[in-house]
Amino acid sequence: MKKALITGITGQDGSYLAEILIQKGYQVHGMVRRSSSFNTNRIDHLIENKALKDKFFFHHGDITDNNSIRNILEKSNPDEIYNLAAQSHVRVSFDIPDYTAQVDALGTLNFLEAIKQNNKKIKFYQASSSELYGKIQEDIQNENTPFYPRSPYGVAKLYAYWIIKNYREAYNIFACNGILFNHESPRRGETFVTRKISKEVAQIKNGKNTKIILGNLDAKRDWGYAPEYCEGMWQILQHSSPDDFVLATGKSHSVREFVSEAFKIIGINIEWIGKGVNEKGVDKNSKKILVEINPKYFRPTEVDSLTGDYSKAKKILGWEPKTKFSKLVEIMVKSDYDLITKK
Ligand code: NAP
Ligand code: G4F
Repeated sequence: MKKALITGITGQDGSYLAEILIQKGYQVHGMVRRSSSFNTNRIDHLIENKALKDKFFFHHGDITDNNSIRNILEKSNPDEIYNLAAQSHVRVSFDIPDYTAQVDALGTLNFLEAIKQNNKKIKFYQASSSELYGKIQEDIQNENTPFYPRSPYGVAKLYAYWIIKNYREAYNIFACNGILFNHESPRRGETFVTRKISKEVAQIKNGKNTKIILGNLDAKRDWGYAPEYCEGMWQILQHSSPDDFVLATGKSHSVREFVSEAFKIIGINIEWIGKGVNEKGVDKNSKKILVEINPKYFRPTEVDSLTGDYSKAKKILGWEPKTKFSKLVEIMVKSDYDLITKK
């Protein structure tokens, strides 16, 4: 039985990847950070499932702590490691740049060193990001597009990207970068813009909220559906040689479009009035103001627009995104509405 170690298993992607790998017959080990409050809600169904008692294990650890990495490698003896752990919030990385670098940059190095010193046969997947492209140098970004990160998060992930390449070339380690564009789901963290919108639109529908307050509505992202991207992570490690791949949909939409689409799901048409920080989203029928801007959500340097070219992944891995933008928004809003009404 193949064994995989997933860091960041309590996060959006880690939880989907764990399900996918268990389904494929792997024994899955997850690294979980100790927290003063519960942080395993996305994987509780796996922890509590008695049928998985020989298939799913979790270990406390932290990717900044070399002793915990060594211990987990000894206990789990993995064939594959998926390094998904990160301080993953771009806006927050401006407030805690040093911590972000410790986790997102040096945490990756810690694993590569452990592999180099203990078992160079382990395959390693690194969660690289479209944030590397930042201030974009080409309209559509692929594996050859120059990088220009625009946040401490992006810069830390750039270090991780290059150290993966370096250890691959220097020590012949099977280490790969998945350069993933934004991918979302009902399990997305609630402070990322898509989930913030889907959750608050559902609350408005249910009478539990009256308004959504957002930052930059002009930002454009290439949004895909997370479970499909996690399948792609696995495919990247199954390729015959280690390589780097972009996973994306090839289509981008603005935050404003996401908001309009989300309100459509609950039967509200939004009209946008005003400019700049005074722009408002208004219900066409009732004329109620439903969306406003607060500059506190702006970033010191913004990534204006991202659109990925996934043709290499399609050609070499046979990977393709399936879920379209409008379906993704529908999945998220309906899930949040179900969550609220179940409470
Ligand atoms: P997420 O939901 O924020 O999950 C991050 C995970 O990392 C959580 O399990 C978190 O644990 C864990 N973590 C944070 N710091 C850690 C540390 N020092 N040691 C061990 N674990 C730690 O992120 P995601 O959306 O699933 O993304 C997964 C990875 O892909 C991240 O590296 C992210 O930067 C990258 N990425 C994401 C996207 C996207 O659109 N989602 C796109 C490109 C790249 P807690 O639960 O304890 O906080
Ligand atoms: O949802 P976001 O916070 O995601 P962002 O910054 O694109 O980062 C995510 O995707 C990256 C891949 O490109 C990952 F590497 C990273 O880990 C993370 O998963 O913001 C998206 C856009 C930004 O331009 C932001 O300025 O939405 C804009 N935005 C507008 N109002 C907002 C808000 N973002 C947040 N979080 N909250 C707002 O109220």
